[in-house]
Amino acid sequence: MVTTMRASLRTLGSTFAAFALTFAVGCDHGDEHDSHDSHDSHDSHDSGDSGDVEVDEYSAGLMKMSDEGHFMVALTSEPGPPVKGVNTWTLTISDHAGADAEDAEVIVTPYMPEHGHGSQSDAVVTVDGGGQYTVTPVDLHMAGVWDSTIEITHGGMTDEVHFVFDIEEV
Ligand SMILES: [Cu+2]
Repeated sequence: MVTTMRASLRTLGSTFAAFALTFAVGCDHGDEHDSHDSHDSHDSHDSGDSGDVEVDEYSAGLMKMSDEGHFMVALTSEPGPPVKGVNTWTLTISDHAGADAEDAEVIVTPYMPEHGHGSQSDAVVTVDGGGQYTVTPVDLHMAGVWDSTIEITHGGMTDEVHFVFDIEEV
């Protein structure tokens, strides 16, 4: 019973991820005609060697479900997409019923799986209210794939979600 439920929640999570990805791709196409600026020179990123980690396509408010389906997390980065160096992330967290996750304990841990190291700075999480949290510095100090674990404890549940971004060389 529990196993079945978790399996279906995982499927739901994948659907959300697919939706977010589709949405991001859709946005890119929409901007195609008026965004042929300096960013184009960075588009040829070699994400083929990122191992078995699935890289997320960034868009503001990118939404993912936590691994066990307890929380939904929307992430916006400033600057966005996240850059090499210091970023500030805004997270909006809701529980499985869609209610704001107020006063959750949130721990953000960026990690480079290809290199086996974390960030050189501790990410400090501030509670903004309304289920919103500000995280800074998110210090992605090298180019390459960063897998950031966001561990959330709220309402007696602990669950985590991963946001994986391929950070480009400046
Ligand atoms: Cu590294």
